[in-house]
Amino acid sequence: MSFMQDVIARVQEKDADQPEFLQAVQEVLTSLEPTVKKHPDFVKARIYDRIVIPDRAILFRVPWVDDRGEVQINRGFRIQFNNAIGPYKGGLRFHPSVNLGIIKFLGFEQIFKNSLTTLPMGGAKGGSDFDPKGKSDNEVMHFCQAFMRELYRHIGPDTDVPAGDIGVGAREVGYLYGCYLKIVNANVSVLTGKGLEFGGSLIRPEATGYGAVYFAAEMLSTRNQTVSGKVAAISGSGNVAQYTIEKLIQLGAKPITISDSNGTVVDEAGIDAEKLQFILELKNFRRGRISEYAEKYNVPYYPEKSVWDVIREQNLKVNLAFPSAHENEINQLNAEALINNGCNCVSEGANMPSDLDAIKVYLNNNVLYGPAKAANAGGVAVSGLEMSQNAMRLNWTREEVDNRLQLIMKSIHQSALEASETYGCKGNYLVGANIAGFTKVAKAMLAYGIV
Ligand code: NDP
Ligand code: 2IT
Repeated sequence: MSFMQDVIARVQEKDADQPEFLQAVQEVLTSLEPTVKKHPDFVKARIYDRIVIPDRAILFRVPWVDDRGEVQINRGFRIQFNNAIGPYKGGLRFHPSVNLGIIKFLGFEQIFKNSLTTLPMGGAKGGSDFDPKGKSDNEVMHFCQAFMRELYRHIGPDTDVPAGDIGVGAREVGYLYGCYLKIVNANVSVLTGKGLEFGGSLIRPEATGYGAVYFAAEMLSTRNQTVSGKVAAISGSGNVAQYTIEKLIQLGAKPITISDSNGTVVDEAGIDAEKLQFILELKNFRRGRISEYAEKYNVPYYPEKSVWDVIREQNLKVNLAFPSAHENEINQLNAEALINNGCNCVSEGANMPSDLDAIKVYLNNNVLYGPAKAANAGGVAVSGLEMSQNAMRLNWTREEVDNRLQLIMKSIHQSALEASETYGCKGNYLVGANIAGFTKVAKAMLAYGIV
């Protein structure tokens, strides 16, 4: 067994019950293999074995009372994975599927993503198995307050700065932040994704989706291609999907799919700015189902099917793919079908949306593959810019933040490309992003000695 396979085997033995975490560890460590020869100092200090264990995992109970007066209990998590290069930073996910392994996979990925942004941020993630779907605003508020009543003691502007993720948007961040202020009696920047009235940054809601499109544009430019005129498939219809669609429209592409956990809509005429407004209103305010789009615009709806199943089964022609819903949405079969239907560029808005076999298919077929930790880093990057603005007690304009976001996405693309070349697999953004993100954190850990 190689050195790295040994490290992976040790994690597999200890964390056997955490499949998503094991998948992320396997994906990252396998691609770090070329660093072993170049950095005997990393091996000697056992950086690889150390980086796969979180600094700490905080697990807590979240009791709250629903609208009927019944006591409800959820599980709360915050995994502070690594703070070698900055305060712990990463989102909170509220979804019934949340468990320790999922939060560990997300926190682990966040270490390398945050490092790639060029900003000083460590890696963390948190959340709960609470399901905001079908809950009243009042119930969501009570849950958020109960969650924060424990979380507040573990976070702080220089310690750990949470934000949103699946199920945690502007409404939840407002309730969480309001509760934090009440408890600590200090108006400090302890969450990002805040409302504009209380310290939020312009462009933060748009940042992940815009960034994923900027990253795709960078990849395409290496082949003298542009986003303009391309047909794009997008999954999900939440924050990331919405602003991916907006930027694609602005750049002259034709987005044709959206989905939610109930099914997929295909609109071959293209989702335009007016239809996008309908989606924003439907998903962010009425909190309805995406099937309503199909009814309103009289287009096909495929219940219980993912976007990627529909592309495979209907032979839908697409050039670009932006998986923007959840982990492991694309398997080998769906990846093969994407390529057979004309797709040569995958930019991951979601975290780990392609499984390990799907990634192999992309890499073997010369697809421009932007892995999540590079392609969706725009969200946390603008979170970092929100922290900077808060620290200066200043606000930048939309243009200023968007310019910085574009520069950061360019820089991530460049450092991933350069690392892929230095380590002998030019154009493999997965290896490049992992190595570039890892090396900075590993060097910091090395400098600190054995702590
Ligand atoms: P939202 O909660 O705003 O939207 C999530 C979307 O994905 C919804 O359409 C939801 O459908 C769908 N979805 C979620 N889980 C499932 C599931 N198990 N099966 C089918 N559909 C599902 O979340 P975001 O848009 O913020 O996040 C989407 C992805 O992007 C996640 O992987 C997240 O980790 C990642 N990400 C988010 C960032 C951010 O800044 N928000 C930054 C970087 C990455 P439904 O409404 O039916 O639940
Ligand atoms: O996965 C992610 O990068 C996020 N959910 C955003 C995290 C953040 O701190 O803005």
